[in-house]
Amino acid sequence: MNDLAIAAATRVLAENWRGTYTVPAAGLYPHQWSWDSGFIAIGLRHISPRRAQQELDSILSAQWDDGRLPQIVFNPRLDVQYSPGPSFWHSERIPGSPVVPTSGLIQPPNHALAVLLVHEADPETSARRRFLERAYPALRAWHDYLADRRTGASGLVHVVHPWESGMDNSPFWDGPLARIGESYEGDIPRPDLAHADASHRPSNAEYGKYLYLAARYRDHDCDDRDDGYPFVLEDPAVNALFIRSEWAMTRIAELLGEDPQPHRSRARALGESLDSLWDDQLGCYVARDAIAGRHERFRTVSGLLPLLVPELPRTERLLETLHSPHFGLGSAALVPSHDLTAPTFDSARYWRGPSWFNTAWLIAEALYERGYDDAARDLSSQMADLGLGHDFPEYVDPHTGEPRGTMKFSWTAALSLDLFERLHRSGETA
Ligand code: 2M8
Repeated sequence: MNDLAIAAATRVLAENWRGTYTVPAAGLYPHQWSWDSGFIAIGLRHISPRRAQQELDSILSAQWDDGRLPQIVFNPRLDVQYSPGPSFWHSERIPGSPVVPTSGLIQPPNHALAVLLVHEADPETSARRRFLERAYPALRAWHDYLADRRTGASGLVHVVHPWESGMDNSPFWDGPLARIGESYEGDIPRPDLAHADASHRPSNAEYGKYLYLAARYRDHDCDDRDDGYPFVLEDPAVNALFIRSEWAMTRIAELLGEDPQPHRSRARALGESLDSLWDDQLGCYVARDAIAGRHERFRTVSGLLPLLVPELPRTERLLETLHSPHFGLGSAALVPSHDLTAPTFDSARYWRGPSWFNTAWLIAEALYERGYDDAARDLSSQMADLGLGHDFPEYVDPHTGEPRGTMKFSWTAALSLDLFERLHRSGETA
């Protein structure tokens, strides 16, 4: 085991810890983010299972009455340091919001998966703290919200904002955003540019659309009943994580003596619906604009993440695409967020090409599970090297491995740590 590597990752997670949760990065992202907490807890379980449980308890305790888990839980003292912050959302004015200020949007549902992994890391502490007993009803309400309020005729969950996908300016959203005539008319503060290079971040034009959609959703009390709302998209990764988390719920239910069958049925039904996002020509899944009724035909890492879905019929083709020049597994640094050969590829700009550690971790997880141990180990050691070698960057250039975005990024540290542990267990580290 490489003690220095572990100490470095542990230090980043300690510096970003705020007593009950971890911020993604001290300057750029100074609040609690929903799916970040899921990924962070997966790494924290190796340092302190108790802290990992607190991380998840903290995001679950910000649940809205309708079951949604919010994209961001704000620290109100840091309003101007992140935009849009608590004074944009004013969640206290929206019926059903929690006591703490939050965003009204959501993020991908990786929480049940994280809860299960955290529990399994230390079942005794988990049982003593009644961690699963507390988490299960909250997770059930969260999944019911997605199934009841966010599922359309296709049977798939939709997102109502690019931020909800976690892959904010993926090329998937270019067409749908261009089809929206309006843009935000107020000021567009960009505190993010004090912490990251403007050429790595979304443009002001994109922010105009982001804020327009967020303000419209907020002004309709985030009630998912705004008939003419212009952004309704089905994303492969969001649905893959939902399915994967429903499978995790079957196990959590069994551990608690509850009935796993409803979770299994929902996971299978969603798995069948996912096929409507398959693009045979591209060899991967794509997003669907539910309003325009059209597929957004790009190869992105989101379209590979259904590899996480048990019983998936398209595994071989997805693996071919992953190894092809489009994603270059083995020769590229980690897994690019967008097709290396596409005209829309940009090696530096946020979710339009750079490689991220959370998606690499998810792909490594899927490769291990499917028995591709060599490829999984290569990806894991790349993550460890690139994370540690560059002070845990938010993402890297897929051609050179150069760091991009902000540094000391929590999920990079947490997930690299998780893979160090796995490599260590299989005797692969120095
Ligand atoms: C990024 O998104 C936020 C908005 O949620 C932003 O750009 O300000 C994304 O990478 C997202 O996936 C991530 O959860 C968040 C915090 O790390 O940053």
